Amino acid sequence: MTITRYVLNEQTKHPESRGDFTILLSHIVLGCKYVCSAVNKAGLAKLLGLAGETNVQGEEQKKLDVLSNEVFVNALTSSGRTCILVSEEDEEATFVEPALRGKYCVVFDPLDGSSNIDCGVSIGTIFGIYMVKDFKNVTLDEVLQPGKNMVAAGYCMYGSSCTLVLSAGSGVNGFTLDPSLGEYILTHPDIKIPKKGKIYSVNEGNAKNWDGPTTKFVEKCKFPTDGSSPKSLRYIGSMVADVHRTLLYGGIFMYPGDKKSPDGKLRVLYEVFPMSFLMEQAGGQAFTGKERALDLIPKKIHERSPVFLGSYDDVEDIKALYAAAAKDA
Ligand code: P6P
Repeated sequence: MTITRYVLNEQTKHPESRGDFTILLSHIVLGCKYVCSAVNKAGLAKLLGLAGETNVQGEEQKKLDVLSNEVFVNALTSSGRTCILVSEEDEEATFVEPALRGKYCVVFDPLDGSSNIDCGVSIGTIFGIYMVKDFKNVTLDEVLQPGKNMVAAGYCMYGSSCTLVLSAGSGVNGFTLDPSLGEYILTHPDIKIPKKGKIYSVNEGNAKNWDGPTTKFVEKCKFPTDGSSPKSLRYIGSMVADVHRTLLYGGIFMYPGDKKSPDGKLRVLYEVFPMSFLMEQAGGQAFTGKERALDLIPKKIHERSPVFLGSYDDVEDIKALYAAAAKDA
């Protein structure tokens, strides 16, 4: 079962669909294949390091994230199915020229975790898709929507294999690129995250700035008082890799707000929302410290938010600690 056949099967469930989503997705898949190839040969093709260096042919090197951004902007624009693009790499949103406009808005981080490229840690592309509401009068409001309005979300992880994880609102499926075929094959059908996990994932280096509930939660992970075993700490520092492990093995991934950065580090539109969408579709949940992550309404396209996502029961535990703190406040 290739991703193309899978999406076409899904399309038959929506007779009214004209195949626009299928075409859009095929362009996202093309972008992922291109970036996967570029990441895999980065070391050999000297794509690593800063932009501005020149390669043996004297061509200016593009940093992988700059290259990835160009690939996705070109692929999404040329699909003829998008009208607004928001990229982590671009300060402003891209409004597609009217002649090429379609009914979808795509928010994406073309190469998240790119600071890890030089040491070979898994990195990835993260994307979320909104359906435009007012096609005749397209404004930025189309992407300043709560994550629950997304029609699809996913990520592609470039690691030991190239794995694309996707949800269009009816469950989560994982596809692995078969380089010999150049096709993504369904390898993880109907992913469900374990209800409770044995792993917590957070940058403990920020512990001195954490608030009470996060501090208490991590304390309980390390020194459980209910007789259960301590959780293991796993933190890769590349969101796609940490979230992929959480999705498959269970547990909780956290990037809390703290005294130094009250909104945390991760961006709402193209990191928090897509990963929260996937977690809910897989039976988990995602929380900001104040509310359900997908209920958040962003005011700016590069806005940040704290996020706690993963196994349903583990997120419930930290929600209880924040609720207790709010009551005592
Ligand atoms: P820290 C990578 O730079 C990234 O944006 C995410 O992929 C990752 O989860 C986070 O930052 C890691 O941040 O502060 O722990 O190094």
